[in-house]
Amino acid sequence: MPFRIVLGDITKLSVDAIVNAANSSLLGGGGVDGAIHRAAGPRLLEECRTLHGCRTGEAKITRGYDLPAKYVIHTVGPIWSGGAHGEEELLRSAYRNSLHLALKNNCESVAFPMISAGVYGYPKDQALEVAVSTIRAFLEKNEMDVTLVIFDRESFRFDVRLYSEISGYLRNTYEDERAMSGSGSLLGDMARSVAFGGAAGSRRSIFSPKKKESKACRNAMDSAPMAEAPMEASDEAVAMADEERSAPTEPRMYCAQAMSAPMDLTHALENLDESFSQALLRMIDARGLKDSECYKKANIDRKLFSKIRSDIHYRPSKQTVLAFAVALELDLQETEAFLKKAGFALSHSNKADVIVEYFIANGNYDMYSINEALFAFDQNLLGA
Ligand code: AR6
Repeated sequence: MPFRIVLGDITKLSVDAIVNAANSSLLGGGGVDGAIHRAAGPRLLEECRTLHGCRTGEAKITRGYDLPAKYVIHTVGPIWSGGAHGEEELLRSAYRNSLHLALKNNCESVAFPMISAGVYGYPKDQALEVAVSTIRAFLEKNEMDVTLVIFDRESFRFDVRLYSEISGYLRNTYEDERAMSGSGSLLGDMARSVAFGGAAGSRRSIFSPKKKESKACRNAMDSAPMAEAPMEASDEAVAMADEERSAPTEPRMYCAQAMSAPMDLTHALENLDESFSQALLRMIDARGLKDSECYKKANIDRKLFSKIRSDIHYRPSKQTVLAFAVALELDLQETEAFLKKAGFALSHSNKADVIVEYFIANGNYDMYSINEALFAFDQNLLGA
């Protein structure tokens, strides 16, 4: 994934380079600097001595020694002194120079701590904004996997207004549905899916009242219309939920009509709908987008996009489908249809789905904001 935010200890990451929030002596210190020196071993300090320091906003590179990372890029962020002393531009420079140094050293993956957001006192919300926007501008022109490592939740200050709006939306959808089902189990998921009929407001059931669908039925479902279903889960559906509880599956589509009426299997197989990959490429063309514009906006790695492009039967993850739905700026109904192509559905019993739904419903297709929100609510991010 080109950009991700993770919670953890940067010294544990197996990336090409980790960035150290150092001081201008480059001779070690506390915070992340101390942790990196401890994990890399004494040879790091020996090499740092040969560098003769580093100015604020600049960056220098050393080997990683005992770290899983191949290199350490040492940069010096500004000390916060109120904000009127060029702190923002110096912080941007620290990120930019580190990224360019990584590129120069053929690094494909780099991880950053929140530079200056500790001992140097840069306000955490502003430090996050500078980090994300500077990395984003770099990724618009360059290919690289960049990870922002948040050491403790306290350091991550997500937009307070947006946080409370999303919390309200979650209360009205996700939590209400949990309360209705009583448990959040798959049985609950099923009852909710039937009752709510999906996020786009359709009242059609996605469940068959009979047995699990066969593979052929799954293949055929796109071309066969869905049957209207009762608003409550049947006993058989409940039994099916029990049967499926052990399988870690995404919500599946069931084709009630195909199950109950005889159908010509050969005909159905010969008349499959367009695949996810075909639909994606068609929509990119229809919007006049370049492939690179689309996969970058979707926070999808170029190699993954090439795979999808060259394999019309490619089976994406749900996160990948949602990432492209956001990049293509699909509305909720279009998103549902697009997910269905890959065998998925938006579910009100899934927190991440409700958060993505919130953004789409509000016409906010900014992948970076969506991923910050997903991170704030402890959910997997969108993208590869
Ligand atoms: N992994 C990831 N992030 C970390 C880790 C870790 N292991 N440890 C701390 N952080 P700071 P600064 C986070 O103080 O503000 C040093 O003494 C931490 O939560 O390390 O740029 C240097 O020698 C915070 O969000 O760096 C300098 O003198 C972020 O890393 C001075 O501190 C940065 O906190 C630099 O201050």
